[in-house]
Amino acid sequence: MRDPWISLPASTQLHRRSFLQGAAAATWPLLFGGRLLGQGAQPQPALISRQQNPDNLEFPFASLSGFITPNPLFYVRNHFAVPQLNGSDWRLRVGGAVQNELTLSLADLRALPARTVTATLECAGNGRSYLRPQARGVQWQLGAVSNAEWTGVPLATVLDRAGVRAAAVEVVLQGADRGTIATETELGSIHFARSLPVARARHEDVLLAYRMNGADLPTNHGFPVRVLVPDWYGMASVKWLERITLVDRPFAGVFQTLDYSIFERREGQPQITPLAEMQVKAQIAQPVAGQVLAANTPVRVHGAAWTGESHVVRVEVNVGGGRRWHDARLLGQPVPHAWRLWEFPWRTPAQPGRVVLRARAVDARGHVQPLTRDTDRRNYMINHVLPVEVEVR
Ligand SMILES: Nc1nc2c(c(=O)[nH]1)N[C@H]1C(S)=C(S)[C@@H](COP(=O)(O)O)O[C@H]1N2
Ligand SMILES: [Mo]
Repeated sequence: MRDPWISLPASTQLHRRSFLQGAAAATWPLLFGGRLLGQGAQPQPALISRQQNPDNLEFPFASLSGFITPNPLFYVRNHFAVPQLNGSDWRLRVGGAVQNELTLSLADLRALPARTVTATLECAGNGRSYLRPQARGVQWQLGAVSNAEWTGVPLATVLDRAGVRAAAVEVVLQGADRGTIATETELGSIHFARSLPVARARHEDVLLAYRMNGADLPTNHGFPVRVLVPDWYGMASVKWLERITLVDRPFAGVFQTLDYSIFERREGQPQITPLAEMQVKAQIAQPVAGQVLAANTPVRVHGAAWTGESHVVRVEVNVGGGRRWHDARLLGQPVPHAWRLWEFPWRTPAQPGRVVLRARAVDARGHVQPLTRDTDRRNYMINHVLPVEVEVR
């Protein structure tokens, strides 16, 4: 039997198409759990399946109601079958350009001083289903993003124990999961792996995490130990970590060249560059696309906004494509590495018709969320403003 928190896609997808067919009023409550809800029933949010074998599941973003995403609703991005690891047999091997090779058990890691960090993870493909023409990869809507509190040992502590040699430039992080991937031909079995520059790996908030929201790391999120790289897209946070290798030249693995890379133009030439930092972005949780709203009625427009190595200082909302952008209210206090919830009290127009809502975020460095898509980003790093069209009746 499937996990009751997981609902299947057929009944849960809310497409623009269904709105245009006028079916939106009937479909939108299905975002919550894929069940038809009786009047007044409490919606039960559930993960939305975007792919099976391996499971790729999105957080039902429309259900956003708190700062922390509960573990059973945190999005899941898997490239291969989930490895079933046993906490007592698990070992982490540290090697390459180090003074001392290490083999650490889970008990060894737990005995080291721990640190807790709240961090938002966003998959670099989040929002991909809205790209036109359609782009290759998992067709995520808004929910390949979630926020949790992570506890573990700073990666720097383990690197110091191993003694990083001066020649080392990057840290390669390898997961226990493996499989074949389709390129022009089929590439034989490979592990999921990503690298970090040594300086980035040494940031005190980069963790070897073994707890998530106060519980042991769930299997889908990397049990027993995953890397947490705050402020970077999710692919950097390697799950089911089993090997750390210091290398003396930049790593050009599959998941930072063929996949999870974009084009950056240097001297006019597009060059393949590994994805790194998350880009400034606001998303609207409510209302949802296609929702039918009563005319001349107060509506709470709300959502979340996040960025990379900075923090969100402003979220603005645009109604109906007009020139004005209205300041939304940022909720709570800023938390480093974490999204910020926001809301905007709106009154629907007296006139019935379709209205497009847009939200955009600005961070402390002055990075403004773009209104249009940059195709150099291939099928990743999708942070341009996504319009949400509602119907006022
Ligand atoms: N070992 C391993 N680590 C991995 C992945 C994976 O497939 N295997 N997926 C990556 C990607 S692309 C993302 S977005 C995040 C998702 O983390 P989550 O499943 O805990 O949300 O894990 C990253 N770490
Ligand atoms: Mo991802």
